[in-house]
Order: sequence, then structure tokens, then C-alpha cells
Amino acid sequence: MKLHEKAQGSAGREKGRDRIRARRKEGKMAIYCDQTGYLPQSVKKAVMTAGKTYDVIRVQGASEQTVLSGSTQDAGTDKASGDHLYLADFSEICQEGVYYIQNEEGEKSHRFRIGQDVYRALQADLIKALYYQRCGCALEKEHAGEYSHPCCHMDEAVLWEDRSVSKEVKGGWHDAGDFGRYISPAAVAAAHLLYAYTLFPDSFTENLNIPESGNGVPDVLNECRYELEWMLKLQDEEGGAYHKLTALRHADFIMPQDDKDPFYLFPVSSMATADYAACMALASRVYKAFDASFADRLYDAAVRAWNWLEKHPEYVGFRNPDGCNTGEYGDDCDRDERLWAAAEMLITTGDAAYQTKVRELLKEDLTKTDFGWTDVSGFAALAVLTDKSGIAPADIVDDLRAAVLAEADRLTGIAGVSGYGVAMEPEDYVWGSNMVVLNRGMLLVLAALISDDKAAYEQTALAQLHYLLGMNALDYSYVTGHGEHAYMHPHNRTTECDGIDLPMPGWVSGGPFKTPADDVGRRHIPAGTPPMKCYLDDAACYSLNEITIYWNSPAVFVTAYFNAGVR
Ligand code: 9MR
Ligand code: ZN
Repeated sequence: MKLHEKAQGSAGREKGRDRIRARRKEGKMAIYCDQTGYLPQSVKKAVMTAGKTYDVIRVQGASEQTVLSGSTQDAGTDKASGDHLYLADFSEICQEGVYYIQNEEGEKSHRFRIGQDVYRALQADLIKALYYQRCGCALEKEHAGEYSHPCCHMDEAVLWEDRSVSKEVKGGWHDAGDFGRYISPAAVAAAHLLYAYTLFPDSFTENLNIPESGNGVPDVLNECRYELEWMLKLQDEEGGAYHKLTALRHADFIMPQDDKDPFYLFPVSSMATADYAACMALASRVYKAFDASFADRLYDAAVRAWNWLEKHPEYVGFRNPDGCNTGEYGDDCDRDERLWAAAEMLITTGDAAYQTKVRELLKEDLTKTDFGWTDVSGFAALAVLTDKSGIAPADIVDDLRAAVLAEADRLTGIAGVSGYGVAMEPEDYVWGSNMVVLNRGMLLVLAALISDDKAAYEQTALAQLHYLLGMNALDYSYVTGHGEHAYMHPHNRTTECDGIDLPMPGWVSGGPFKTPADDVGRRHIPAGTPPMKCYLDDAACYSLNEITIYWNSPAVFVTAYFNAGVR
């Protein structure tokens, strides 16, 4: 099936565009809320573009009952959306149930639920989505249902630098809407999951119906192992990690099993190798309790990658060779990756030699608070500040702690003046802005974990999830299958070509991007559109509506925190 032929395709998409145009028109009234729901003990707000009073209505079968009537608070004009906003605070309602909000003009919000478990199914779907990205195996009906498909990408890959050499490198997750597999994104996504599990194990009890389910290992670790086993194959003899494994050009819109283009192992980079060392060291700690020999293999890979880094103290970058258009994941600085690697090696081994490395790198101009594929310095803070063994010396702990709390305070400040409660400035709406939102949610969770005064951080972290799930200027839940108005048309080859109306649930969209890079986005989003509204639910919009493994994984981290019963 071609890109624009999907059921509910062009017609549905046109409707979507009309709806957004209407919403963008000044004065259009709307009420936005978290379409998934609210935890009973949390702060609960909805946002209106007009309206002085509101009712909260509880729905029980056919009966509806107004349980709260209140006056809105004028929140002024929100910078990122250009909307003048009015807040409806219904925090006092704690009773589990289904609700909606209505203002005096009769405008209604979507329905949402209040309940302790409102994010449980969401978290399970966010992880299960990764299963659907598995490469090098068939997705069997038993686990994938209607989304099943035969094996893909089974052939050996050719070494880019020596075409006479091929290697067996099957496995791993397709990175995104394309079929490439890239080391830094893989390491980052796996790390989000591994930290989430380590910190909030009680949130990972669901059986995800994946092939390994029921083997006594939490399914999040089963799923993550599929990626790690593939990563173990991506190391060269010297210990370096190949930057990526992709074809020369992105495939057409076809199912993965129909993609027969040759795949190449592109050269080793210092960024990929450092991410690799860090992730492998972390993973070796996590899997020790479940499978000691797997943990040893991971540890050995970490040490070999670390040795490579020692041997190559200089920056070894990666740029796409001429004619290659698959993801580049280029980065002109590898210091944050080296910091992450040193921190994980320190925590894993306890060896004082790594303290010196961490100290040296902490002196450099690094953020220490980011969890994305370009800047991984926040993982060093996560490693050190959540370690229970007391291995890291006080000066390192203090340095990272101060950086995390300062950033959390900055983010709380930004969220405090955003009508939508989102910790994003207008310029932060970059390609994959939902990752920025979620990574900031992670940082705020980390701040809550290490601070004695956690309420404000926790509340701001939760607001980032609310933004993702519908508390935003376009009224979208940016997670497929979750919320009454969830986006429907991810830029994902499999979803577009499988002939199934609904996308698989649990995919986080890249989200608004203030300067769209794809043609459809550019054509349909007028110049001057406020950043939070630069989005289209259109499968052609690869810069606005793609999915990636590392946009789902931070959402797992944030939901896992709130599913652990903290609120
Ligand atoms: O997520 C990446 C984003 O931060 C970059 O701005 C963008 C352009 O370089 O690339 C994104 O990554 C894409 C990758 O290159 C290929 N797979 C799909 C990724 C998501 O769009
Ligand atoms: Zn594949």
C-alpha cells in the first residue's frame, strides 16, 4: 500500500488538517486536558482558551452528575502557543471515575479518568511498541496479533570500509519509521528502560505477551535484552562500536520483510563507542541478578569499549558518506558520551581510576542534565545520584546534584509561566520536541528522587506527561491509542504498509517542530505559526510525526515513576 492510500488516509488526514486550522483560528474555544487521566492525589488542571466558569461532570453509565463548579483563573498569553489561557483547577476531585469538563458556553473537554492506574496500560503499550520494532525475526501472530509479519533483514551486512568482509548482525529494534539500527540511539533507549526498571521495579509487573514472557524475568528486561544482544554483535575486534547499521538509502514505504537492500556496517565513532561502553556497563549491573553469564558478556563488552576509548582519546566523528541518506546521528562533541561511560564504569567497578576520569570531564563545559542521543551527560548524573552503594566520592556527587537541582529549578520556572504547564520555551520545539519534553520530565523525576522537597518537581514532571497526553494547544494525545483524540498517522513504514486501520498503540510522536523539514509540513503550516502548533498528524511528515525507540523510552521512565504509587 502506498503512503497516501491507508484506510482513513487522505480523507482522515484532510479532516485532521481542517480541525487544526479551525483550532488555530483566533478565538476558537477549546478545553484541553490529559485525555488519559489524572492520579487521584495529584494536582489536576484543564486549560481553556475561553471561559470564566466550568463544571466537572462525572459520567457513570448513562448518568451524568456535576461534581464541581468553579471559576477559571486567567493565565494570560502563553508564549509557545500564542493562546490566551484560562485554567480550571479540579485537584480536589479524587474519586476514581470517568469525567469531562464543560464551560459556560457548553464547550466540552474529552473524557478522562481519575484513578491510581491511569498510566499502567500506557506504560505497557509504550514498551510493547518496541517489540513491534524487532528486526531479524518474525513477529508471530501469538504475540503481534494482526501486526504480525515474517522475518526481515536476515542477510549479513557488509563492512563499509572493506566490502570483502560481511558479518552476521541480525536483531535489534528498527530505530524509527525507517529500518536502520544505530548504536547511540540504541544505547540511550536501552538506558532509559534499564534505569526505569532499576529505580521503579514495582511498575514493571505486567505481562506484555512477548516471546519471552513468563520466563521469570520482567518483560521490560526481556524486551531490552533483544536490543542488547544485537548491540553485542556491533563491536569490532578492537572494541569500537560501529556507528550504525543501515542501507545506503532509506527504503521506500514497504514492509520490513520486503526490504532487500544491502545493509552496511558504517565506521566506528567515539560517540557510539562511549555510549556503548556506558550502556553495556549499566546493563551488566541490571542483568546480574537474572543471568550471570549474560551479565559477564555485557561487562566484557563494556571493558573492551572502554579500552578502545582509552586508546583513542581524540574525537572520532561520523558523517554520512556521499550518497547515504539514512540517519546520521552526527555529534561534534564526544565529551558527554565519555563522561557517561566513565560514570557507569565507576559505579560498575568501584575502581578509583574512573573517579579521576569523571572529575576531569566534569570540569568541562557540559550540561550534566540531558538524556537525548546528542547529549547524554544527564545519564552520568543518573548513574551517580541514584547509586545506593556510595561508590562515588562526595565531590562528584555534589557537583552533579547541584547541576540537576539547578536545571530542575530552571525547568520548574519555565513550566510555571506556561499556561500548559510545559517546561518548554518557544525555541525548544525542535525536531522530536516530545523527546525534549519527556527528557525534562526525567530530569524533574531525578530531582524529585534526590531532593527533600520533592512536591514541586514531581508535579512539574507530571505536567510534562499531561502535555504529551492532550494538555497542549492542538488537543492531541501524542501517543497512539491513548486518549479520545490520539494521533493516528505516524510516519512509520510498517504502520503505513500493513493495511490495518489503526496504528499499533503506544507510539510517541516526535511532535511539534517550529521549522518543519518535510514538504507536507512546510506546505500546510503557515509561516509564523506558534511553535507548539507546528504539527500535523500526517504520515508524510517525517519531521513532525515519526516515531523512534528513544522517544518511547523516556516516556516509559516518566510513567514508571508515577506508576510506582508515589502519588
Ligand atoms: O531524532 C533525530 C533528530 O533529533 C534530528 O534533528 C533529525 C535530523 O538529523 O534526525 C532524527 O533522527 C532520525 C534519524 O536520523 C533516522 N531515523 C529516524 C529519526 C527520527 O526522525
Ligand atoms: Zn528488520
